[in-house]
Amino acid sequence: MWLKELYLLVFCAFHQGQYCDICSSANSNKAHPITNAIDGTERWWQSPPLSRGLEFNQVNVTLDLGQLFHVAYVLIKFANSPRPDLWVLERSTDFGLTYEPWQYFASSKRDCIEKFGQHTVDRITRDDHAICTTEYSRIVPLENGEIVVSLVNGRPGAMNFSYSPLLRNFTKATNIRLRFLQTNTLLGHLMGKALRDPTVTRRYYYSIKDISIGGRCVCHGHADVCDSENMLQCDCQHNTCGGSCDHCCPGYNQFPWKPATADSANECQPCNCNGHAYDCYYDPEVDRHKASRSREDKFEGGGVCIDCQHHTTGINCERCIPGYYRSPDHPIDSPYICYRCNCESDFTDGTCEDLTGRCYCKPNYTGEHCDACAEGYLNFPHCYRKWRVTSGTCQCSGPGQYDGSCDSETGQCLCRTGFQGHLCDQCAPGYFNYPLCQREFTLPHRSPAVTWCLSLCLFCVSF
Ligand SMILES: *[C@@H]1O[C@H](CO)[C@@H](O)[C@H](O)[C@H]1NC(C)=O
Ligand SMILES: *[C@@H]1O[C@H](CO)[C@@H](O)[C@H](O)[C@H]1NC(C)=O
Ligand SMILES: *[C@@H]1O[C@H](CO)[C@@H](O)[C@H](O)[C@H]1NC(C)=O
Ligand SMILES: *[C@@H]1O[C@H](CO)[C@@H](O)[C@H](O)[C@H]1NC(C)=O
Ligand SMILES: [Ca+2]
Repeated sequence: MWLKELYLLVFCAFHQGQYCDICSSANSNKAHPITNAIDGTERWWQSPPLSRGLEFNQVNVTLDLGQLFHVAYVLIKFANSPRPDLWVLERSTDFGLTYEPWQYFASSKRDCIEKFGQHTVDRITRDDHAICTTEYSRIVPLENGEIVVSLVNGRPGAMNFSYSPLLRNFTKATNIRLRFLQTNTLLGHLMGKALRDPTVTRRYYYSIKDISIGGRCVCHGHADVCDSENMLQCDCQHNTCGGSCDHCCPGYNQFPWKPATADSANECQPCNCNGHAYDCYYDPEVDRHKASRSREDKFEGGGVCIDCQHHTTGINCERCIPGYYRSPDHPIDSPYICYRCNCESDFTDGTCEDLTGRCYCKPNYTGEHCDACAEGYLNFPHCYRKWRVTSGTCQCSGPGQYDGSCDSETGQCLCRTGFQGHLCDQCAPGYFNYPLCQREFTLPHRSPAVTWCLSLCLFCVSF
């Protein structure tokens, strides 16, 4: 096992004939990790040689720029192997989700057309034309070759970058990928033979000493400088945040984010959360209904405060939450603006009036302390609804009621003898068998059977 791996890790430098070496991560001089390609030193990265398998023709090297840049050029210095024969420089503008070709590289025009299409060899007429270059795929120099890709020079918009939307777009990148497809093989036509002789294919690999990228930050007009101390981040102004100043900072979303223009800085405006929230979001619906109050005290914009503190709520954290009331003694932006309601009784709904703290009663109650029945309710603490008695609206219609009339206070129907209840819908004591409510006869020597018989007969009689 160990021997096999040792064999696999052997590579031979291209121009030095049989000079070979062994990669080893244990020895920093013999380790060639990808980080060497961007460390600014002479140390280099190298890929596994083709002696480990032809699949190592295809190697992707991806660079994460961390934010959006306008890339002007990419300079790649190769190390102890020739520059690649066939490869594609690609870019992503969506943080590595998708890539598209930026420039193609092949050793001949024919290869360009065959591998990448006729259009790649046409003259540049558009700022976003991905071309194919042949000058960088030559086998010499065998070592320390360089590739300079300019993404601006030679394009129609190059002289007027700021006014060329297409070129500005074409140079944007968040990630760059070198998609190597084929190593340069001096003995390419002998590959069949070479495969049987691993000492030859040990010479075929990619090696990069360093990659430099020139460009400038994309800050959407919201920063004048990229802060080189801080990984070239935009030094965002105008209350904007993000790697490219591409959104409004927390708490500044009263209006939607916009890029700055020549005419206007399009500064992000603070929300008005009365000092009770840190962040807000923009809601176009709120804007349309003019429901958000700006810092200037106008109903402009659609800022909605997030996570109102100090027992406040509302679009502008301008109200107290239920169970709290607005203190008469504090300004609206005080953390003590909302006091707890003191409404513990069963007859209140737990909320109370702003400024006074007076409890709001449940629907059936009233009074300073909710200790009386509300208008239209009777019998504290029950407070049942009074019968609504206006002329002709007594609810008396059953067989027990007398003439449809009722008590104007209570709604109690006037009952016939033998009936009782609010609607005269029960038998009175001593009467039975609603809705007939016959009198119970008490016989001198009453037995259950007789009583039963009597009631049965009476039932028949009155039918
Ligand atoms: C390199 O990237 C391309 C495009 O995503 C992919 O098809 C290919 O498999 C990758 N090659 C390697 C060796 O990962
Ligand atoms: C750049 O283009 C703008 C708008 O088309 C034009 O006004 C300006 O004169 C151009 N500048 C140069 C240097 O060509
Ligand atoms: C800008 O580039 C992106 C990504 O390549 C593309 O999807 C978009 O359509 C381009 N927009 C313009 C205006 O060219
Ligand atoms: C309020 O009055 C309604 C209607 O009379 C009654 O059903 C309800 O029980 C009363 N509520 C309370 C809390 O007493
Ligand atoms: Ca290096």
